[in-house]
Amino acid sequence: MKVINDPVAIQKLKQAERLVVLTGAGVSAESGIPTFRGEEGLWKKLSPEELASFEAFYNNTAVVSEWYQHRREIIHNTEPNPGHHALAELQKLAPTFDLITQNVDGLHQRAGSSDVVELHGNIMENYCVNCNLQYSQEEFDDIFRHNPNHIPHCYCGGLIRPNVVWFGEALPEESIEKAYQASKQSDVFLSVGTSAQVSPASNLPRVAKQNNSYLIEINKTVTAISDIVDLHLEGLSGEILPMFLDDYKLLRNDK
Ligand code: BJW
Ligand code: ZN
Repeated sequence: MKVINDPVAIQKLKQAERLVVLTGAGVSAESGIPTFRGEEGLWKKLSPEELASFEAFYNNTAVVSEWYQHRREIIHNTEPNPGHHALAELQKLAPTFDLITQNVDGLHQRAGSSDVVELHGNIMENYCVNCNLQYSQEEFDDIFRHNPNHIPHCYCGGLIRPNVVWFGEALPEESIEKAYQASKQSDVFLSVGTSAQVSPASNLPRVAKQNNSYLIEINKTVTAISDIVDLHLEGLSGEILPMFLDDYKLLRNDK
């Protein structure tokens, strides 16, 4: 079954030199990782700021650290889904391809994607807020397991936090800079499985559009950017992305 039927979309994809994809929690939903917002979202009971801020971590270190350990366990026991795999294959076919993700789960890399731009960090990495010492997941697990209070401390006495970006914190400079540049230069920009509510990531499709990129959205529902996209493909990314890949292969061979 074809998903790219629109004649303009076909033309744009045939000609596109630079394809940029922005992903959000929705791409990992079919792997069994809960999204943040919405019906099955992680934040139904607690507001985002109650968990995903430095203030929350500082005031409720045990609760927040346990929440991250719980999510790591879920991620550890999941696999990339057909959507992740389709994007990894798309990277090999497109003349220039950039994958920008808001996800911290590392599933794109596990599916074979390379040079992934991680805007919000990686949940498997940890570091000391005092001396910046990095801890691998194994080292962190060890500290966490041997600490009955679930308050992870570094050798220097500082708290150990996940290497993720919380509300009010700056995104890694190199990542956001690369993401803006790629979005500006994109010919086709694909926004997949994100509610597009969190800035600055949510600015990227807008920046792409302002620079005449053709905007495609894949989501199971409408989002904050649906009114500006050129093509909205409604459904599950684990189903639509493999079909998108098949269509892309055909239309690139048929220039
Ligand atoms: C499917 C599907 C399927 C489901 N197939 N689709 C007012 C007050 C205070 C702050 C602000 C404010 N206004 C703006 C701000 C800034 C703030 C912000 O944007 N807040 C908004 C919420 C209002 N942003 C920040 O604070 C950022 N930093 C910043 O601006 O810094 C400025 C600064 C500059 C210089 C110095 C200092 C500071 C930082 C944002 C960090 C976001 N962090 C989180 C947590 C990461 C760690 C963790 O994982 O715990 O990142 S929040 C959370 O949201 C996470 C996600 O990456 C991010 C985006 O969520 P995403 O991916 O879109 O998920 P959902 O759940 O929202 O949507 C899922 C979508 O998938 C839905 O649309 C579904 O329909 C769909 N879906 N299943 C296809 N199978
Ligand atoms: Zn330290």
